Amino acid sequence: MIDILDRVRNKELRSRIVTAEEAAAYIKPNMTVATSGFTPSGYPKAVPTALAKRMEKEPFKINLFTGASTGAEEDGELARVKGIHKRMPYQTNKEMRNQINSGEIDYIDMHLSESAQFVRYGYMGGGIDVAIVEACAITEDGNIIPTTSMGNTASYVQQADVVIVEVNVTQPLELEGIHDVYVPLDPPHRLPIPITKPHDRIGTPYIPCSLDKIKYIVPCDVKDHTRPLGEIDDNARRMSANIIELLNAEIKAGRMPENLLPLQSGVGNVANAVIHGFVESDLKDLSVYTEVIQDGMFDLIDAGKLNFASGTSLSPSPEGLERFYKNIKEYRKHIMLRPQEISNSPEVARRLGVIAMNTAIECDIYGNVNSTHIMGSKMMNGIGGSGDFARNAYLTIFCTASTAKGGAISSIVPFCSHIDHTEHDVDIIVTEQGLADVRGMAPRERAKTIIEKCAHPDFKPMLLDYFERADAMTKHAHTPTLLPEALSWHQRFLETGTMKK
Ligand code: 0RQ
Repeated sequence: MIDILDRVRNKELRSRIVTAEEAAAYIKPNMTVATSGFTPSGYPKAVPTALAKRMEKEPFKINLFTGASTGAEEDGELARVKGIHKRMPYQTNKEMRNQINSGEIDYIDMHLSESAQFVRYGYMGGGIDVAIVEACAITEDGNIIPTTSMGNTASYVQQADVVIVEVNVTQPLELEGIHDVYVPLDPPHRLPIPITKPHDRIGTPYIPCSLDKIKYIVPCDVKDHTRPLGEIDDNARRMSANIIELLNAEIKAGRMPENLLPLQSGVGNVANAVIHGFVESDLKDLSVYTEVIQDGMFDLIDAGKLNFASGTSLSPSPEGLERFYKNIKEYRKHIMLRPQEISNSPEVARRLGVIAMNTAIECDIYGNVNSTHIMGSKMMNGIGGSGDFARNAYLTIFCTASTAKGGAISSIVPFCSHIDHTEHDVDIIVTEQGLADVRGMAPRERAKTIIEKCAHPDFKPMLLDYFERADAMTKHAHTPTLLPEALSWHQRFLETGTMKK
């Protein structure tokens, strides 16, 4: 067995070290299992893999709650054996997505900042039977040192009947001290979250846990299975340049300091490209208050442009993770991982004046944004933290390429087929075509600006024609909408394979 004795610092706990199979045997059908993990980082690997093997022989289902998505060994394996009944609050796994969209998994897609308190308030059924938590180490007192993500782990440990700790020897001990664990009291006892700067430390560097709650400890030597990043393409580069031009104009107009306000950026290639754009810009002394810390932020630290990044998870590419481990002593001076309830806190985002940059699937001419559903019905990933930030940021930016599926789909549409972020939340829409700054605009002005600046030339005349007819037929109503036509572009795509006429 892998040697974890020196990482289990409490000697009494050492007798609870078992194999992944033994620990997985504790999990019974219909249990609610809550795990660490946020993006494919810091999730348990050995126990979910052993559980999936068991489910292969004796099929049954559990409810699975996490911080956000997890990797192949958890979401991937449990979806493969159809072992999940209810899943929350976020996922990105292809097989799981298929089961969500075929009625096999009940998926609760919710604002990530709210998910821990939903569990604490008792909205999520009968509580948590087991928490499975990846750890670097367990302290003398039984407290848990998390690994590459914080997520909802502290609340899950607090709420669970029992805890299984996976001690992962591939996670460097230097991660100790990078976490800041703070679980707010629930109303009516909640106090203000005392963060006024991204680097403010308000909690403990470990997850408090009583010795008797830890049922089993399982050794693991499997690394985080993080996702590779694609090449930064021309579209992403143009969107990034558009955003940096806007931010420079904000500084010039005196609306932001020279080092901007704390940045938040979503996951994926566009988000990473945007952050990468900052490396090549003249901006410096930047700070980040976000949920996921991606490769681009390591570039910014290396370039001496980023002073501090607060997040809930490291979400680098496989190369980025190696790079982080190699220079961990330097990077940890600039990085802090907090519970997602704090990293994504609406209260803190509003106080700090975050600049929120997230990706849309589609935007409509009025500025509503769909981040989650394809053609109205099919779940892609989930809202994640985008709503936590979008509604509460100082400046809310959404990026999307102006077309999808080889040009057959316009990402600027008459009306979104699903709405995650309303026109009231959205300040700026960016495509490779340009940037629409719709702050201070009424809906009819917004429509003209978004069509003019963001739509692809193939779809611009169709959008203008729709808007002008809607405007005339509603006699210049506040938000002109032709109800029979509003979703006709999506219907046309489903019937003919293109939104073009
Ligand atoms: O589908 O892979 O089948 O080709 O959507 O699109 O362009 O690869 O973009 O990977 O950056 O994801 C919004 C989904 C963008 C993501 C979304 C199809 C397109 C492709 C993916 P294929 P791209 P990205 C931080 C904040 C919500 C959560 C969030 C996301 C696939 O960013 O999940 O922001 N965001 N969280 O072909 C039909 C359109 C389309 C379309 C794209 N208009 N119509 N299909 N696609 N536009 C993270 C966390 O909270 C953890």
